[in-house]
Amino acid sequence: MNKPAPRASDPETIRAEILEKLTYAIGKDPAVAKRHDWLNATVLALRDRIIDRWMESTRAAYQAKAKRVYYLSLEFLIGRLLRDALNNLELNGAFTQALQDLNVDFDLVAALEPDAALGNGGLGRLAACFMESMASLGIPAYGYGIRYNHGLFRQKIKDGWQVELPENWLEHGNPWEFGRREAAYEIGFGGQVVLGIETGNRQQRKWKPAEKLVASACDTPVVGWRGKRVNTLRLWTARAMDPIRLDAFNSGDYAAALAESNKAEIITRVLYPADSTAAGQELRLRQEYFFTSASLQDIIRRHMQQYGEVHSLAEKVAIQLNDTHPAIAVAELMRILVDNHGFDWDEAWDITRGSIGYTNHTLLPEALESWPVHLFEHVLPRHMQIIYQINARLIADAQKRPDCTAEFLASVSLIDEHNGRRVRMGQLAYAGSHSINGVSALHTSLMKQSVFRDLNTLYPGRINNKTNGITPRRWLLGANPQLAALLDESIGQSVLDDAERLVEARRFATDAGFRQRFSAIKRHNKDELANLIAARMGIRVDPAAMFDVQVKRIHEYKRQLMNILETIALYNAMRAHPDKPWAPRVKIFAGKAAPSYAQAKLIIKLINDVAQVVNGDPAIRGLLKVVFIPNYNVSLAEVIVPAADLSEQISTAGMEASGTGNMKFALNGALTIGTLDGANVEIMEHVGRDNIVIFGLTAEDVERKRRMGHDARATIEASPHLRDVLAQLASGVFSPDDAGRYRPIIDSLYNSDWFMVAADFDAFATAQRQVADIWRQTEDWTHKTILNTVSMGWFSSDRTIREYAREIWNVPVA
Ligand code: F58
Repeated sequence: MNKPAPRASDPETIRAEILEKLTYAIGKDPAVAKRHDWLNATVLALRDRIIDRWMESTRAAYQAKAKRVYYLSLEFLIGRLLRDALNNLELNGAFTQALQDLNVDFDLVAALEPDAALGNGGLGRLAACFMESMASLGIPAYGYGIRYNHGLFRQKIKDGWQVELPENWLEHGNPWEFGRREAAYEIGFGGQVVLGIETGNRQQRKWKPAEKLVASACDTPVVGWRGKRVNTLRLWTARAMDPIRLDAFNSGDYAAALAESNKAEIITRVLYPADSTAAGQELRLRQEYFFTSASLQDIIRRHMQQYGEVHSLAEKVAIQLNDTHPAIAVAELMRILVDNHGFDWDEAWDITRGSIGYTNHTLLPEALESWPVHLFEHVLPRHMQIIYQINARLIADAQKRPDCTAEFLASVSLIDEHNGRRVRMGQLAYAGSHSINGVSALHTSLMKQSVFRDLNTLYPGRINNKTNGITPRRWLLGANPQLAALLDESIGQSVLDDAERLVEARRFATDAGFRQRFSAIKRHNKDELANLIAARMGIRVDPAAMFDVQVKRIHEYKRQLMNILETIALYNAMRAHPDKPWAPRVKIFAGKAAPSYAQAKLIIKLINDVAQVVNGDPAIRGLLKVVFIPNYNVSLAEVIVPAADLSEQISTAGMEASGTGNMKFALNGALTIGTLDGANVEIMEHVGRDNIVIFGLTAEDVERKRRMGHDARATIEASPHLRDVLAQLASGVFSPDDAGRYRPIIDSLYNSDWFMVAADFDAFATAQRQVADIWRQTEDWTHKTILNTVSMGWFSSDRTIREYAREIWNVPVA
């Protein structure tokens, strides 16, 4: 087939292309076009250039009979795509110029693109970074997920409280996507299993679902660095088999006429907003099965089309499960192979295990998914049978062990018999995968000691570590173009080609000229963030002050509470000793709380109450400011991250699987204050112990303290600063309108302190003083932050994906 001639990339050509799209695809005269029209015309013009490469990529993979990677994830937190795609195609300058020639401001137009928030937090953002890295490394890959009509809620702050509003990213249409009505699959629910023909000693079983609906595909191209490859993100939408029941409509029963349609469409209507608790509702189980089944049918259809058989599936296909949300894939693939393709169990099992790998992202017990057996049976009766069969074999394997005990059996079983009978999705994913990976070295080792200790004994050698990474295209070039340019210049080539070469810039850490430019870039980014804060919140912050930042989902284990309590202690100290040489600070918080998580919402309110008091107190002469920036999302992160001086990564040790925000900040030249948790441990190893401020209990300490009993009350009594802060909270200093407001927080600290806020408080406060000391040594600070930036190349998601490719998927990388 002839390749299309490469298009010219000069501003004149691009201007003509944008005008053509505006006129013929949007139907608008430039004279009356609104900004949204320009945005859509720009995206469409760019999209054409992407399509050429997209088709080329797909064709090449087909011709090479390449193994394909399928990344199944209930969440893809992609954010805006325009700037990212332009950067990756190196067309940013030409498009900006073309629009300028049309009297259109690129920045204003780009800011209109909705921030696609089809994810909650780290897990969803990781999936997006991985998609970009897979394309950049030339790996033929598909992301599979759900095209939610409404992504993560928008957060407003009203009187200091979080209020949730619906998110509507598709309001103005979505110029990036291609609806593929032809790529549609039937998805069944409920019903019964019937016995079919008997062949040999096998009785065939057939699932007769009670309900059926249709999954139809929407594709978004994912452009790799320098346009090397374009992969597909395929998101599924649910619709009814029959859009309307005409008989009901004709007899005037309009509700019944549309009932089926509504029931189907509800499945892909909204993203569940819980970040670290398993949702547990039937609709969630339906979402999980819906997208997993559609994806597997699509994978098998593509494989059959190319190879005409399914026996070779595991050779040509690697399916990665992003957490347990798609873990039903294990049973669904078995069902398809055994029931639909007539495979015998053992071969089907080899194919299933040979194709599937599973990534675990959490050890929090409340986040480990399990479903009541009766619900499972009701929604997926055939899958329940298959899970019982898998379990029977697994239990038989366990019983062969001489050291097998009842506890061992209970721990490896796919069925939890302790609290009602429940199907454990983690155990199912483990049993059905050839690889089970954690997301940081510490997390992986804890996983081996905790959730999967006994499964690791039964089926050893499957657990491996893949420390997370972030794409430097978005988190360095996109978010901090000036720093990217400085680094490119220093190492004499693009950092984006091979982030690990960043270390070569190490020698510049002592170079006066480099330091000066590095600092000037940070200052520029801080000015931008200060402007955003002023514009959105009406608060003036001093860009010369230390920007001390904690932005992430609000959760007790992430300990925003410890941070704000320490802020109060600092405020008290500043008031008591106004003449000490304080390092001026702006404490910046942002993040969403799950709507049902009362304690997290109370922490948001506390931050805002403290902000009210501190920001309005003339006695501290502006030395301290507290801001909670509403509606944290990917686009906001792109402004905050490059402007941070201090990155707060202070989770209770053992509870944050990896963290990826920690990587973004360090790469952009922030110093980290953190616990030895998740990937902080490896960040410390890379940047050096002297260039990070580590404090607090280790994961082992936390575990021991919990086991031995931690006397929180005694700990608080022994910490005068914390005691005073809690007394202030209790007496309503920060909540004069409701003195009892913070009772739940005070009680949880005195009575349990599960998250070790009290236990770590003094160590944290001391570490903060150490940070202030370094800050006052400006040259030392700059030196350390440069060493952070240049040491972070290893945390590129390109490195992570290379490891997945080599050690799990067995696919080559470019
Ligand atoms: C996060 N998990 C981990 N879960 O907390 C974080 O340490 C890690 O860096 C990141 O994954 C990537 O590995 C996370 O974001 C969720 O948001 C789930 C959403 C669905 C319900 C359960 C939690």
